[in-house]
Amino acid sequence: GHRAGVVWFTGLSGAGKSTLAHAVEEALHQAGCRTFVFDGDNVRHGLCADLGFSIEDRTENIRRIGEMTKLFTEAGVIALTAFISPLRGDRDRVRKLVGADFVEVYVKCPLAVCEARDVKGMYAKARQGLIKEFTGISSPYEEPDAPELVVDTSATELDESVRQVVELLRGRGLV
Ligand code: GGZ
Repeated sequence: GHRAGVVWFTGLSGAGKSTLAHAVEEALHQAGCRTFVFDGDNVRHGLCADLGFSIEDRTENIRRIGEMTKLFTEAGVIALTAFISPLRGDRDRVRKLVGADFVEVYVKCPLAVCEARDVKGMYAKARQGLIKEFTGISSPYEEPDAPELVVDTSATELDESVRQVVELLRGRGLV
């Protein structure tokens, strides 16, 4: 058996949040946990399709996702989220909403490394001014003050990062 909770991954575009969340999900399944991963692919096209990337819209995006994760915990599911969630205040509001079983994981990666990866070519477009308000370039990212875990994806293998997250969840009695 397992307890429900929220594992909130935050970090820059291209830092590896979604990759890590899905890999952790796989490990949790093997441990018998029920999980759900929220990321841009399944949220920004549906629940939050009306929102863009202004500060106000990001705040509303995170608010809605936070409310969804709370509902999932009430259904006995471990919710894993992979959103930039650039504002400390927005993340802290979700932490308060969810309560004790909220775990924040800072997926840390230097901007230069994210930009060099540029998987979707978005950083190049942001530098050219073709994408406005791009996080790290023309919109802020506020690092977490006191995340439960920091993983540096520029210096750590995926397997090792997964191990650290699962270890954290075991320590909290979630797994
Ligand atoms: C940041 C943007 C932007 C702007 C589109 N700024 O690498 P991706 O493509 O898949 O991840 C980014 C994703 C960020 O959406 P989130 O919902 O995680 O953002 S937030 O938590 O701030 O609400 C990127 C893409 O959307 N994208 N325009 N201007 N990322």
